[in-house]
Amino acid sequence: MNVDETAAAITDMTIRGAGKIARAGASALSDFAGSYPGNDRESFLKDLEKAKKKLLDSRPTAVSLWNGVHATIKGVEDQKDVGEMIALIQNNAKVFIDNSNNAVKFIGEIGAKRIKDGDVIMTTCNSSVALGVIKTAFRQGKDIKVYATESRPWRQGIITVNELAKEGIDTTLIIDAAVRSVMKKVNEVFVGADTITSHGALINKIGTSQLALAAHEARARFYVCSETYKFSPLTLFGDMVTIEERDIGEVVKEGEIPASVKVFNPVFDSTPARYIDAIITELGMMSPGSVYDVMVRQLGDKIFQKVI
Ligand code: RI2
Repeated sequence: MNVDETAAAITDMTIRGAGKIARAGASALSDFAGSYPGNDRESFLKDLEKAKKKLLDSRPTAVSLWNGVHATIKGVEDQKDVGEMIALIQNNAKVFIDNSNNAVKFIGEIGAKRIKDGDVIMTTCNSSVALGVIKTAFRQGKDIKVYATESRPWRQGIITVNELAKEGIDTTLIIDAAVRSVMKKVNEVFVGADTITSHGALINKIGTSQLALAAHEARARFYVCSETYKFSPLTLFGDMVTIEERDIGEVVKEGEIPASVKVFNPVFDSTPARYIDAIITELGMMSPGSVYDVMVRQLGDKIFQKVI
């Protein structure tokens, strides 16, 4: 898919899920580079900037897309000609996509160790990383039950229960309002991440924070399954995460309610670090309090030089 098609598919959620949109962004830039017709260095950089902006504007919340795009173009300005830039972008994209897929697998193996035979699990929305953990535990022969929330308004929970049922896992779909009432049966909650801030807060599908609160109250463990490219370097510098608001048509049909009634349709919410037992990453399990250190180690101290 080219950049325009990819950006449109991310916006209309044909491509969705924080990891998938990051890989799609990397792949679209690789396509952009591979099909670039000219060989003027400055024009290439200008067009690349436009392509980057188009992708970043397609959905605002998941920093995975921002990190995927930046990892793909990293070092491009140091190349001396268009041929070298193209080769670099294509290689960067491949490395990012391979690392991303490997991270999902590895997180599955780490997280599965937190699931015991007989456990009851809850998940929300449709996170490929959280489901990777659950499926890995099941494939290891653990007898588990999963409650999956519907996740209105897009109902990604339907995708989740189909995936789990196909695997043969004992799966129950619940409406979002049933979370607290069902939580008393649950041992662990596994959710994905769209963004994790430098102070360890989780930005994930709307409703995630109520799972965390209910889990805290019921003493169920709350685990976040996240590749480290969902850690947001922007939040290190005080930027707030933009919470996407989508069309009200996703919530109500036209004419269903009076025109004077406003509809608010935020897509994500923020779960404070204190409700998170651990973040399961490709670098191992960590506390939300470790996110800052991991980010700075990955980015290098130099990122602060312009500030200090
Ligand atoms: P993986 C999804 O967002 C959900 O919030 C999910 O938890 C998150 O992306 C992570 O997905 P949406 O695109 O990367 O459905 O774990 O709005 O697949």
